[in-house]
Amino acid sequence: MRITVTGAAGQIGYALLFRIASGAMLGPDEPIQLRLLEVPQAMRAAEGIAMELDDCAFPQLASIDISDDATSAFDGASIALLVGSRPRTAGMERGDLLAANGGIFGPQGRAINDTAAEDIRVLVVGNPANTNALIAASHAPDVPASRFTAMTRLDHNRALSQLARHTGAPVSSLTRMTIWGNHSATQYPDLSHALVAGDPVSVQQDWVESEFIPTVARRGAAIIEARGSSSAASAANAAIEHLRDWIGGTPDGDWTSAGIVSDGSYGVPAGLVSSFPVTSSGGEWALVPDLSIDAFSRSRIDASVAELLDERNAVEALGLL
Ligand code: NAX
Repeated sequence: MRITVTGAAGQIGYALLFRIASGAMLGPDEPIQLRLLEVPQAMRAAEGIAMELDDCAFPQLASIDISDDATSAFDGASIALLVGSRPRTAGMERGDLLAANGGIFGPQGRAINDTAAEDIRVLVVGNPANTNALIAASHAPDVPASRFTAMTRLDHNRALSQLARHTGAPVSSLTRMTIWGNHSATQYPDLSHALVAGDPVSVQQDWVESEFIPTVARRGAAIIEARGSSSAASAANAAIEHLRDWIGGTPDGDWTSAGIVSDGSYGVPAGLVSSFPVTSSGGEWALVPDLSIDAFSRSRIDASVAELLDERNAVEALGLL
């Protein structure tokens, strides 16, 4: 299985590559060919990571190639983890951020279209993840749009962890958590269908609104404040779990969250890459259908979807789609 990781020399890359190579994503029996894509100035650092990967002598790791050229990096890839992106720097306008990322994810989408394997599956981690996935997908007309996804699994896991902490129930007893919308502060972590040991969650709405939702939505900022840099190991873990479940399937009776291309369900305009409750079987994500959406959930989903629409309009206006 050929796996391409962009932004390989970054901090998520450093936490991700060793776990992929150890078999945490695809199991212990799948030989892995790693392709690392970096910008030219980070090639040396990527070489250092490749040396460390060598030094682990992972039995599954068949080869490592490093490139600063997207066309060769995605050649024959069955999995692409698009981690490298242009971060927002002080004083940067949103339009500049979207344009800079369009310059990365457009060409990468095109390279995936032209060179990746037929079974390519793409996870976009680099922010703004949902809209970067939309841009990449729009440049890959020959790849089914369902193969492009954006990562909201970290938000999902953060929500599980906060609920476990509040209720005292172990994470292993929690199911049917949902993240809706954008991977941003407008995301909606939804407890209305979640179960604790098979029973509906019983918590105060006040806690949901004033503690749970803001804590999950702002967890990334809290990590930066405490650690001095953004989430890396937890983001890498979420990426591993997203791909593991996509390929291997979600457990019966449970679901997870992923940014997928909307088919218009739940009032999310078709074509937007939005987080939904999803199951996977046979290597395909499927939306969890027919969930009841109460008025509070509706307003939260609509707010996040409005932000996704704004981002789509902005990148459309910039000619990036
Ligand atoms: P780093 O700045 O440590 O690493 C990014 C790496 O990407 C750098 O090595 C850089 O050289 C490389 N890069 C930049 N442009 C590239 C290109 N065109 N091709 C290949 N490589 C390129 O960032 P890191 O902490 O690893 O985070 C990476 C991205 O993940 C950021 O956009 C970050 O915002 C995003 N995150 C997304 C999360 C999610 O849940 N979806 C959570 C964690 C994280 O914040």
